[in-house]
Amino acid sequence: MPTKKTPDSRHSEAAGVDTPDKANTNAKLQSLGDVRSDATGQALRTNQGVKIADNQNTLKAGSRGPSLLEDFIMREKITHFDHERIPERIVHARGTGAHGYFQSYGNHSELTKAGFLQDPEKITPVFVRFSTVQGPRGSGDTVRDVRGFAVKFYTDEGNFDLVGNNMPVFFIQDAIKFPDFVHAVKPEPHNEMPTGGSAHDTFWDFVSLVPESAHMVIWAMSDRAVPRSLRMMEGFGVHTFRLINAEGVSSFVKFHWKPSNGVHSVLWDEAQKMAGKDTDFHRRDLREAIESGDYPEWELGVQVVPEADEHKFDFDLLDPTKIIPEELVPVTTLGKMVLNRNPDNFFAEVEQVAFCPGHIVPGIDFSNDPLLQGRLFSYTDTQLSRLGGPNFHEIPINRPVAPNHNNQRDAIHRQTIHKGQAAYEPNSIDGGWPKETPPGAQDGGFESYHERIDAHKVRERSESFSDHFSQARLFFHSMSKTEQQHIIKAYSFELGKVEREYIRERQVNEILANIDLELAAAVAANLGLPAPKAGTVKVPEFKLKHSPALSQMNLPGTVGIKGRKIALLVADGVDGASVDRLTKAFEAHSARVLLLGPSSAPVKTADGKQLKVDASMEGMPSVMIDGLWVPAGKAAHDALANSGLAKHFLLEAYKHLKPMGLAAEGKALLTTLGLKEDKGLLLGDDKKAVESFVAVLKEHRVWDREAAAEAIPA
Ligand code: HDE
Repeated sequence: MPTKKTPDSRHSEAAGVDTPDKANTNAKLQSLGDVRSDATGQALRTNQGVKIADNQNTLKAGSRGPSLLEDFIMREKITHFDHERIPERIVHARGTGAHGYFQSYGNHSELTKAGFLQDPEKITPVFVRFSTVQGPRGSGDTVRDVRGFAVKFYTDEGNFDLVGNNMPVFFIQDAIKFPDFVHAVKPEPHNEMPTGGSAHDTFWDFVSLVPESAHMVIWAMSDRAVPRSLRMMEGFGVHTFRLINAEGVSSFVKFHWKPSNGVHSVLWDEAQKMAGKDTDFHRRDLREAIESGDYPEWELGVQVVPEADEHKFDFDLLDPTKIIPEELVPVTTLGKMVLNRNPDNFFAEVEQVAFCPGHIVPGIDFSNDPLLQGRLFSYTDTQLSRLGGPNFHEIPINRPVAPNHNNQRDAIHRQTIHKGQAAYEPNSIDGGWPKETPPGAQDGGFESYHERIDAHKVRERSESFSDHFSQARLFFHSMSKTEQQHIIKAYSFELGKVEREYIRERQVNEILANIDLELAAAVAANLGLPAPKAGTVKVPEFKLKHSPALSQMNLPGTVGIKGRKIALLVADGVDGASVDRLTKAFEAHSARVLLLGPSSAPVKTADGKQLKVDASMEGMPSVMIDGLWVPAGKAAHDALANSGLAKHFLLEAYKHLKPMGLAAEGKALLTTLGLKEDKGLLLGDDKKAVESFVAVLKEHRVWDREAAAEAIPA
């Protein structure tokens, strides 16, 4: 607790008093826990503190008579209930979050004076909220969509919010177009459909008329839009920001989050099924990982462009529809973020957290990206109606660990009780406190970068923002063949859902043909449209033809198969020793092994022992696991061969290119299923087979199997 001070004895924050140390940083991590620990051993009371004797019956005139208005206990309870909901976010309504910390790898003072990036000993608490964009609060986690990746750093110098996405560009270049874009992508106004997806007329109408969206749309049609896990996504700050060091030297930067779990996705068929089989797949995956100690980790990196190099690229750094290819400017890692604590209460934390790109600290500043500039206004504005007024910074999850003394007062839901008479500045009654802190090299007051602006007031888009296709082309050309096929299929699926043929044609002829003619032709063929012969605009030749950093096939991560779910399919007659061997072998790689049976009841091993299962194959269908193995035991294999549920499980896992292994006697089961061994479909449960399985799982899926899997029914 801060020591109590009289007004006169208070010192300026700049003088170092009130500066939070590690102890109160840790207190932030605990603070929400304190707020909730009132349930055990406590009497049930009203909000006014009155003990409640009967929580089962309303006060009535006779046991069969009408209810009485004077029942303040029932009225308080129902009134509170009637107002339990707050408006969901206009976009990014569906989300989940976690607490954790950020730690710098070293002293990055050459880049920034932001304290949390200077001291490798410093633990900065963070809260992260991941989200989809289109769907409402109750929509599916695995829909094709962009994912929000918003991080609140509770730094000693104030909160820094890095409110990014899992894709490095955006659909539009200017904030004034955001309501148009959102109205187009959201469920259509006349029928409130579709929930959670962009496969509908208004979205494609808009993007086919707005070529600046081409780059982001191809990302949204790629595998990045169907992540396997929130733990397996990159994050991007999208806009160019500035970092400023103690000497006042500014560098342009793009922020990146690199996951140690690698970047991995599910297949489209899988994503759709998951949305039904487990609507909560991503939030469950994150929660379970943290609960089981598999703390997800990301490295925070920056691409740094010195001020002098601002104009040296083929594109404008201020254009949010452009990346800086990593081959041109590599990512320098600054530190790591670890998520290690689940929220205690979803509403209090995940729902009430309020991010704003305008929450920055000394050493960080904005660029003039016109999309970022608009966001600086929008986020606080939206909290006013969502969280009910301007005091949302007092909600526990939003409170900074840094002190926040000022003369702002009152307004709805004010929590702080301000003492004293002087709520203005200058004042002499209160010794002039709280006082400004002059800007300084370190610990100074916030100072905006002294950028020289000499311009006319205009409503214009810079000419340097006019190329909309070269980076979309770079993206497509940087994909593996497999990824390209997925992109073609995604456009074909989505446009196939568009009812108006002229919208389909416009997207193919005026957008896709300018990205790549083969892409346009393939999509056109799937839609039964003629293939375009040429694009409609002259696309500038981009010097860089391939950017390997864009293909997630090149982003396997650093932790192997840690935390991956491997199912062992068991039935009566399974060889217990084989189950033990496999479990130990996979657990040695820190994978999670799950025993799945024909039902939730235990199975009997070949030597008569009871074996508990984690779930039934119906309760945990194949779309929820990363790989599977059928342990030894002839009778168990026969039972699986006679079970429609098991056969479907195996065929579906095969179709979704999952690594699979079967004990030697599994040959018969494979014949029944009409499947052949391949690089990731292995027979035998010896060490060699297990190691091959692990090697394939590290690559996520058996990509070579895709053609063979086409023949398997979905
Ligand atoms: Fe947002 N955005 N956005 N956005 N955005 C919101 O803020 C907005 C943009 C992003 O988990 C809203 O608190 C405008 C880009 C995330 O709570 C709203 C523009 C990027 C989240 C809003 C953009 C984002 C939001 C809705 C164009 C990636 C979820 C509720 C100028 C860099 C944050 C809220 C969370 C949420 C406005 C564009 C990411 C309405 C006006 C670009 C991750 O204020």
